[in-house]
Amino acid sequence: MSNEVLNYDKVAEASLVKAQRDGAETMWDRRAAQKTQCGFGEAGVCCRICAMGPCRVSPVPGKGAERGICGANADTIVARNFARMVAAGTSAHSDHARDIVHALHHSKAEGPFKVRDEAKLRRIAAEWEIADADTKETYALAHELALMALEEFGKPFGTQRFLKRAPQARQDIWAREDIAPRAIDQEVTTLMHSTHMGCAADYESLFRRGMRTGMSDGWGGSMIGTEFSDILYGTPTARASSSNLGVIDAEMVNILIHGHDPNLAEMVILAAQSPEMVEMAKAKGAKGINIVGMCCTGNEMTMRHGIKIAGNFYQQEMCIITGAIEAVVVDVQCIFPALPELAKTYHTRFISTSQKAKIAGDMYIEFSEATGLDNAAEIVKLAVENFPNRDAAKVEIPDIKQDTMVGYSVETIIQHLDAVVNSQLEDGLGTVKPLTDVIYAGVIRGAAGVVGCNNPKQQHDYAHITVMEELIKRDVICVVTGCAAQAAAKAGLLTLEAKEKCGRGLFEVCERVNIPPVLHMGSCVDISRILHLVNLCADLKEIDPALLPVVGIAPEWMSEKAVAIANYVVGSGINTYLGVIPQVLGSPNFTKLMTEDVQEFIGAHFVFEKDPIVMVDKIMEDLEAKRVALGI
Ligand code: SF4
Ligand code: MSK
Repeated sequence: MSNEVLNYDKVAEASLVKAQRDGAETMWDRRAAQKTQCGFGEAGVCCRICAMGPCRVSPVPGKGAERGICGANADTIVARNFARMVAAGTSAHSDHARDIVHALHHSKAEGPFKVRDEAKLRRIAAEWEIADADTKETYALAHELALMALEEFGKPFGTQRFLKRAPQARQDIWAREDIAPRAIDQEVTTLMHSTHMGCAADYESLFRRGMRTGMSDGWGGSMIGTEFSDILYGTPTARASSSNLGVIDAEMVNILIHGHDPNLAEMVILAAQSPEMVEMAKAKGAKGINIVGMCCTGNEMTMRHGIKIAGNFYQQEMCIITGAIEAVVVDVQCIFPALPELAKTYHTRFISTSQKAKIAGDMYIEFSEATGLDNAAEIVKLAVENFPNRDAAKVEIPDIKQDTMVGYSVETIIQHLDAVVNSQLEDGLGTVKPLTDVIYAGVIRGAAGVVGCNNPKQQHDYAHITVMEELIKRDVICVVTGCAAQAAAKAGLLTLEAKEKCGRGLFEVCERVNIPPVLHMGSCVDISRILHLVNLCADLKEIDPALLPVVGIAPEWMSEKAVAIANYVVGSGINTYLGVIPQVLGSPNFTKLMTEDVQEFIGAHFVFEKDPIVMVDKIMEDLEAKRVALGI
């Protein structure tokens, strides 16, 4: 167990001391057991794409084997490995989106899947040029739109419909560089084909195909995931919540929902609200049922219902170690396979629910759109019945939680901006004009999207919080999603009071608009909300988003989805700062392509910087240079 890694978060430290006492293994034990990680893998120069391999080429030119058995060199191997990460990440976000669209296709007036934001349904139907979008019967329209969305995954011709949300200047670059994404499944499949043994061996071509695939995530799968979740479950609005392990309640039946897809979470919330379930919980000696969230399911639930956030990625084991969780219910992505075994140390039941993420070790209750509410009821009942099995001697919930504000969708941000417009009787009502005005006036110097995971290569949450605190101090407004958002919640940065940590300009803006300086915009797929916001600003100014003083940052990323995200953010013209170095350094050519050359044809690039303070210095230089170029 490394104190160096843990000293930022006393909650974590206490949990891990308890884990040792209980004989429970955690990620930190397994990280230590890995000892030094493989240098070839770290440099991206290990290839096991065919059975002649695995082949390892030297990450240092001139030393050791320079080619694999087939002749692939470091450039090809690094580019193929990187591209496959993009394909996997894109498939994950997009397959999640497909499930949401299927749920919309199952929707009906009597529920449980039903249209909760009819205005958005009609708006997107009109955007996608469905005839009579404003008058058609709600569910006829919902089903028609769902079918159209499903075609975005496999249509034989054309590019993603949402690309038209970008200003023309950016669309022209995508067309010129051939990175406008076609059907999502086609992009993923084609990239897997290109990276098959004996296919693409040109690293720049692989990079470009990877970027197009990533673009099918951001402007396809993720954007569909976000917008269609809003239609089904409601567009998030600003609301209060609470975060960190202290939200687990010793007197309640605690159900932890972990993963990404709101379909499962929404049904569990519905099932747990039923009076029979609550009565059953009371009959078992509990005060009620407490649902808490983790990772992006946590974000989805908190921004639509105010459900409390138990923690982010690195805390998934700590929740179980409290000894007070009756059931961990998971859907897809970011779930440690270690959880069922860990749960056995306590009374906790671990329930996986998706064919796509079946995890052996405890229970499997398959969730489907056809039987969603019944599946959820079975899960909640199981958790309630497990309450009497709790071992009081093993319960220890860290007494730390933090109030937080969540739910700043684009629509909610615009509503807040409208309040300022009204008071000044200016034009720009219902738009992002007040935001662009304060950026152009220099009251705030720019904006940063801070996203992504935790990674033991970084001191957990430290990089997230350092980057955000330093940026707001320097008058840069932050919008956050994923586990970065939950780090911000725990650190108190998602509160109105956090304006005290800001520079003078951002302080004024927060006070007048009545917002925190760090805005919770949702889950990982909701980075599409950030994209949309940036593109609305660029559109208003009639410029390419690459010219705006805006950056993307993933200080502690770990997942393949983050690689897909970074690709579409750069592809969208936004410089992207990575605090964990991707496994590409074994190819100096590929590294240069990512960090320098791509700028010439896309207008944005990647920056690798492990030190969060140095990263912020670089970001400020970047933002100020953009301001100078704009003449603002
Ligand atoms: Fe080795 Fe080439 Fe096969 Fe990769 S594709 S494992 S480099 S022979
Ligand atoms: S949950 S992808 S650990 S942000 Fe979206 Fe957190 Fe990263 Fe998973």
